[in-house]
Amino acid sequence: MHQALAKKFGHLPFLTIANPANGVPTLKISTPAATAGMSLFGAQVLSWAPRDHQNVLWLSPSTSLDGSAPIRGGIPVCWPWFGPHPEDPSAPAHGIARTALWNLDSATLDDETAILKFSGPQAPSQQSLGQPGLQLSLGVRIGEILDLALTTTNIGTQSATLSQALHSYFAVGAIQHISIDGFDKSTYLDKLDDGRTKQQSGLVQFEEEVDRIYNIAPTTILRDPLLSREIKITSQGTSRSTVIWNPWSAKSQRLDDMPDDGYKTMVCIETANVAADTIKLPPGASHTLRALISVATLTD
Ligand code: TA6
Repeated sequence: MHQALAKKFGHLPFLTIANPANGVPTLKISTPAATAGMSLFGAQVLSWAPRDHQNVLWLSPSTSLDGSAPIRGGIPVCWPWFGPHPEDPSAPAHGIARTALWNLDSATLDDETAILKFSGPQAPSQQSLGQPGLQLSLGVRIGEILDLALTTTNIGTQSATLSQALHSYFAVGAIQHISIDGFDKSTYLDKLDDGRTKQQSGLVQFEEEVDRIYNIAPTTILRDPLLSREIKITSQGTSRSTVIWNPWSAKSQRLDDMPDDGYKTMVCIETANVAADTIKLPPGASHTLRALISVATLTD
């Protein structure tokens, strides 16, 4: 696969393709506006640092990158279901996209933004999991803004039910010092309290494990005083649910691919269509889930 990629994309100055011994190609993207790293395993963005900023995404130092397990960090694509499979307990958590090898179809530069297009796992793997005829593609724009567009097309003859998330891991200075704005007065399902519905009051802050599905996808602001930055996440109206997760210490210790203290410097804010926001996709229809991420220096 690497030879074919090198032949097709090797001439591009903004794209370097590495093929570590394990055969899972990784991409390094460098433009005047940003640098980023991706893996073709899951078409997963692993890092993104816009000009004048440190890497915005968190990647576990103990994750595997060899295709043997989902990559812990960056922006995993959860699709065509989020969390456990609705019927099949033996199916992989968060679907099949993040553990499939994707194809890089095109890579172009638009001024200072790199535009990469990927096609995802094909229909046969979905048929075995009750999702006949769903086709998947991902567009990634890497520049001052990181812009992901995950498009599902139902090329089958049956209506499909789709839940999905761009499961973004953000790097933070210290979890107890950050706050997430945008959810005041919204309701959320508390996955740590039997999915009970609760109401958010004010900013989302962290003193213990948090695993919540909010019923809105607002313009979300993650304020990080230690890194003197704020990260903005929007979905252009393609999402009406947001998952916020921090595993805290006990779960971090249980996760083999996460350092025991990993929870201290990360938070997941996931742009999603889950729970009440699950998508019904009739034959011939398409749906695109967008996540646009930008970062600014905190002035106050
Ligand atoms: O982000 C929410 C969540 O569903 C959590 O419950 C936790 O399981 C997390 O995803 C990570 O899932 P993973 O399968 O990557 O360990």
